[in-house]
Amino acid sequence: MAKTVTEKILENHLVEGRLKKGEEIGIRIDQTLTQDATGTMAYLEFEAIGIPRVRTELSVCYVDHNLVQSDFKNADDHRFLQSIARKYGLYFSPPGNGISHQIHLERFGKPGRTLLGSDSHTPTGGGLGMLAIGAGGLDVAMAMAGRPFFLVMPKVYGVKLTGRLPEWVSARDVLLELLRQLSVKGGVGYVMEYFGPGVKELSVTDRAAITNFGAELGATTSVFPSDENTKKFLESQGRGSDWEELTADQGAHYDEVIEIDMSTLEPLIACPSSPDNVVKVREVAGRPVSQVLVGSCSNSSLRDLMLVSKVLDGKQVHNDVSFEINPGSRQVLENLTAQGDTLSLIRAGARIHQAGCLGCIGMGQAPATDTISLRTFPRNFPGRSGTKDDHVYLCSPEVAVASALNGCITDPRDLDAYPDFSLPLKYLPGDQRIEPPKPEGESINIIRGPNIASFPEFDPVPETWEGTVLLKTADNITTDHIMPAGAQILPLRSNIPAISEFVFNSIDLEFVQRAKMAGSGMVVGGENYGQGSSREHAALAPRYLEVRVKLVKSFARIHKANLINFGILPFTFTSPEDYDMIEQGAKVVIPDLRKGLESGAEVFVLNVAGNKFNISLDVSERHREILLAGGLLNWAR
Ligand code: MIC
Ligand code: SF4
Repeated sequence: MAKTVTEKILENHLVEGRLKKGEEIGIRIDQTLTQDATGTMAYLEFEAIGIPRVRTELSVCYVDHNLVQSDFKNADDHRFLQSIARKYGLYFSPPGNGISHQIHLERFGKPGRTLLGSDSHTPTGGGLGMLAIGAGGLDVAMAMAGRPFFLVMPKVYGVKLTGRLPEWVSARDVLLELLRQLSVKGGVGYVMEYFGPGVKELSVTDRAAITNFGAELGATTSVFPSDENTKKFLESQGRGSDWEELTADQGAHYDEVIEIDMSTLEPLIACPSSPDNVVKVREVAGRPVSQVLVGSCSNSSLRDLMLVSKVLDGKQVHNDVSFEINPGSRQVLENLTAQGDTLSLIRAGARIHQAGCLGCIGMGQAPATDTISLRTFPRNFPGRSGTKDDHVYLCSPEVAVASALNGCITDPRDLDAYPDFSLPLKYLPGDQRIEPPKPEGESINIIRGPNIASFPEFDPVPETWEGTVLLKTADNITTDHIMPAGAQILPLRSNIPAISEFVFNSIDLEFVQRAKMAGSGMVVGGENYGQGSSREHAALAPRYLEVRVKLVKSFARIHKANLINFGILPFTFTSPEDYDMIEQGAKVVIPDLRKGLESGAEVFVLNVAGNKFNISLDVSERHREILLAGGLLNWAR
């Protein structure tokens, strides 16, 4: 039977279940990556599993998020992570080296392999023809221990690319167009697989910009075939031998197909405050901007910074704009500099930062009150920038640089001629600081600073659950709402008691107090609950506050998996209208919860102050056991 790229990789890695859409499967994971903000917890969990060394082909521990060292906490975490990498046989990429996804693409990714990363933008690796999936830290810890990764066998959404991108329109616009058409939940349950004659028009860095930003569609992951362009990229990275060809068979079946004729696209932009709030740039052109940021894991490759540098050559950015560059990696910065392209950025007035996530996760770079910030980042959820009521727009590097020059949102097609440039045939590797795994048997001490608290213990599910509705939320709640990040909170990622004080902080300052008073609690939500990041802290910290049940219209994939991992019951409304029947503050009971879980019940009764209605639990047999045990670690033990 003719197969898609997705099916080929899944088939090669299947260890449990069968490849039937909608059923749970277990796959072997070849490579893992962690970043520091999710990594500290992932390694505490890995330690709790009790394996002497990672059991993957390759695992990398990156430090890229927590780079603002305003006290000891981040630096302590960095040292902890380095000692963990040394002890357990991982590569270690220290702060300043760059963002996990960009470096992984450059130095480690391989076509046809599986990659599991504790970050939702792990699908960046799909640009190389990998099946690269974002997950919670505990799932990554399990994969490092050699256990399979479990997921619902996804459907495949074929994205047929035709035509060729016009000048001033780039890969980012392809995904903005998909977000415009499909929305932030359009990809839920799917792998987005790219095919068609337009694929060969895109370089690996273009493709990676697409698969990275594809996380915002809610998709399980996104993948491109591995072809001659992939080979060329790997050769330019000195890794030609890592190449293998991988394409879909003639006649392969896609569950859905959407066609994008790239030659008809024009510059697009996502308006505040959701990545799918997309319009044509010319519809919002002329709005004054105070800040323009180029970088993040999404559009920070050498291609993007070269384009910006060439456009700025001999020019100055507008005096009212803070124009900032966050390079994706040391490699990008090194090559840019070797070619002489850093100079025009400096002369144009750019503020060049170290390679890392920085303002993308609110670690600095917060915009001024009531002003527009234009970013090439993947996310503009409300308040994520660190400024309350922010106005963050997402766009391509082309739109960013044009707007920085003019001081207002600008369609780059209004600039002079498109600059002529080409990517190097051989990149300088820029990986001299990446520490390879230490040989087995060396005695290494784990360095634990005072910020690292031990992992909390959780009890199993009670016979009958009683609690209070602590909060009722709307559709599209992000994990940034549930467990905010930013310069104040992110440094607490390795300390659950401390970070739990900030749960739902951005939407309800009294939530934590109420949760503590209530004993046991439930949170009610709408569609696509928990979209966005993979941070398991959005499950772990509420669980620490005794939130035991979530009842929503639908869940985002990674968040649902994280809830199960930490023993929070992920219920959905059997009839979505019942959402209106339940109010914040109500006392609620789920009778015979334990019995229902044990017997495989899919529908439970919820008692709300005398009224009863049905709620549904769509989980696998394995999930039921995990929930009964109170979480994955309890279950694994
Ligand atoms: C993000 O972009 O939201 C993050 C910060 O990279 C998260 C991970 C985290 O919260 O640590 C993600 O995308 O998973
Ligand atoms: Fe870092 Fe932003 Fe990418 Fe998340 S989306 S990995 S915070 S650069």
